[in-house]
Amino acid sequence: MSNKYSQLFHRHERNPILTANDWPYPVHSVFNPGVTLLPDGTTLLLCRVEDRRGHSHFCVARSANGVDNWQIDPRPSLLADPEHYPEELWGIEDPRITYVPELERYAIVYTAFTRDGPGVALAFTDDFVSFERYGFIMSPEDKDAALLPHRINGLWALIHRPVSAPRAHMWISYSPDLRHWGDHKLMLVARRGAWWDANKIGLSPPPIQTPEGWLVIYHGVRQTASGSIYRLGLALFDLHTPELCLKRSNEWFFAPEELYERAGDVGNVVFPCGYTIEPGGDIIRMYYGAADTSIALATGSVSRMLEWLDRNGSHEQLTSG
Ligand code: BMA
Repeated sequence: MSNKYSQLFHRHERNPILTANDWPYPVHSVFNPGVTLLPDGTTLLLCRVEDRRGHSHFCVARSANGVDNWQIDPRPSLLADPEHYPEELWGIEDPRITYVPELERYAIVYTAFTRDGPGVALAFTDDFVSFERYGFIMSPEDKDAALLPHRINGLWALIHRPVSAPRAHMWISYSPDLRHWGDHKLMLVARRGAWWDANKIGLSPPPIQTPEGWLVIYHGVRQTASGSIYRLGLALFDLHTPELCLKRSNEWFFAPEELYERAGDVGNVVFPCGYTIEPGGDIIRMYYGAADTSIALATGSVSRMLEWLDRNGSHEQLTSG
């Protein structure tokens, strides 16, 4: 049931906007899409599609209005290729898309699922038809990663989430060439104790660049007696030193409420991997996986997110919790 206090984002009345039944070929579920707005205004979703082996691939869906009349590729757009990329043995998951003006290409950072667990892989594309893979850029166990759209002090920057069991925090790493990564910095820690974001957090979609800083939607995973609950919070990071956290929300702003978020293959999960914002605009459309089963849409405003963070945020950083 929806909570009358969740007002920052409004769910679309047609949610879930895409399900396995919309697919032109047999699939089990569709969720966690990477998103970009093409220059002609088309919304492109790079959907994570799970087949009936339990392995995932990516399939492109395009829509002129971002809501309906989706043109879905008639077959998988990017399949795991374990013969050439052994890290993709058990599929590819959760793409995050960043347009990189310097390269005039789209970077796709995704989870590649190998025998030793999930790691972070990178590919580039111009057209979402052909893809150039760079392979693994972060070894297992690591996921929830996205590339920043431009260099910071001459270096490329990647946000990611390695696991240091039993806790998992957000890190940022730097690279001169997109292949060799180092200068690893802790960016945001999971709180401890009874917080909604205790023990395990991760980046959700790529950061939103605002004049006030990088606005980050992150997920917090609450462990309960009946499983995990994935909810979303906000944090703001310095534009020139993105590992520097300026503000962090104490409360979540979006959480599973509707039936399609509460029930599914993995219930109680809202998991956005992308959004669209019109150039120079304020309206943000967040596309998210609902219960690892379908794709839903919720709309908000970047300026209202920043105001909300001012009211609900604190300056606690790495020492929180
Ligand atoms: C995370 C990721 C997501 C998934 C979520 C809930 O760890 O693997 O792909 O949506 O768990 O199952």
